[in-house]
Amino acid sequence: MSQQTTARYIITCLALAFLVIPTGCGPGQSNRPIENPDSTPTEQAALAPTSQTPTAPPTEAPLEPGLPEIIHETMPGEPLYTQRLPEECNTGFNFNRAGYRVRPPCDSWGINLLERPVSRDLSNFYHYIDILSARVGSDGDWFYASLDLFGAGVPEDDTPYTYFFEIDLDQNGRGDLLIAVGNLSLYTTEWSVAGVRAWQDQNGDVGGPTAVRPDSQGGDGYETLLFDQGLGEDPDLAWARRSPDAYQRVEFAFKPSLLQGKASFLWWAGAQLGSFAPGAFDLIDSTAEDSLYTIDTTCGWAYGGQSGYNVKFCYVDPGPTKAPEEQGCIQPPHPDLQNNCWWWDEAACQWICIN
Ligand SMILES: [Ca+2]
Ligand SMILES: [Ca+2]
Ligand SMILES: [Ca+2]
Ligand SMILES: [Ca+2]
Repeated sequence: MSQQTTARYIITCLALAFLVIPTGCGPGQSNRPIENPDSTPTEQAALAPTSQTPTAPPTEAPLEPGLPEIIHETMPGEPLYTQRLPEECNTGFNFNRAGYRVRPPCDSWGINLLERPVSRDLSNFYHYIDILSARVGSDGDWFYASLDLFGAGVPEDDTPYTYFFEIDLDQNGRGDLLIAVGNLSLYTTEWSVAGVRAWQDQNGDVGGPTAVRPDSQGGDGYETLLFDQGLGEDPDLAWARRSPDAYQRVEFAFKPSLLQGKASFLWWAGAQLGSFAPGAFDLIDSTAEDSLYTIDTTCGWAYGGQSGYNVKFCYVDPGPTKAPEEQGCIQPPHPDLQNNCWWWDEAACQWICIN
């Protein structure tokens, strides 16, 4: 770390300590659970376009020595969000309760809905991959997508971690595009292409023989890398950052050109600790149910108009500008439509399987 960077780091830590914002500053940097800070701006504020001072698009360092530096022509502004998923399962809230297990309806392997921000032996909870909600919107020039995590943090060791969005252009439950950011620093609050990549599934085998459902065989997943940290046809295609207002909010921006002329799509989000394998999607097709852990994924929702229905959809309509529920019961997706053992217990706010 250079002297200048160190000074900036210390100043940032002191400033954040003064503001009593949980941070990963200092020794013993957390991957322990931290309180979920309510530093989220109001929905109203988040939805309002913010005037911004024009800044020159940045130039970013080359990926590797010898490669050209990345010269940008445009860059995203303040995100505009118009859709928010109903509240995701909060494992950070449930983890310390007696008898915690990974189970439906939060975790429904049969419909590609994973709520596993925990180690395989359930002994560790990773707050920085526990998704609590996700949003999407567009200002016409850019699409924006964000996910809110239980807490801000990064692994204590060099274990890689990834935040991602999948986009299903024809809404058939099979993702067609994958946008991901790897190892996003805790202090990256300026838009950057570092660690950002976008892939496409050109041969349509994401999802395997049966879309959304687990199959024991997959294909080559997202096999085509379209954008690699500024390399590709458009050096400005996709960006990521942490929200300057809340470090546990990871934000993406991408150009409408990524959507290949489509104005509507189905989308969902994910967070994974450990190696990330675009070629292995859908992960429920390529991985055994009892070995895929340290991952959280959301249900899906349609942007710009729904075409057809599939079980990937969230059970609750988020509505175009619906404010998040405070404490009420939000019914998650049906755990398994093929199994009629499930019934909804309104009082307990959970799906129950009676055999
Ligand atoms: Ca979650
Ligand atoms: Ca598709
Ligand atoms: Ca499948
Ligand atoms: Ca493929």
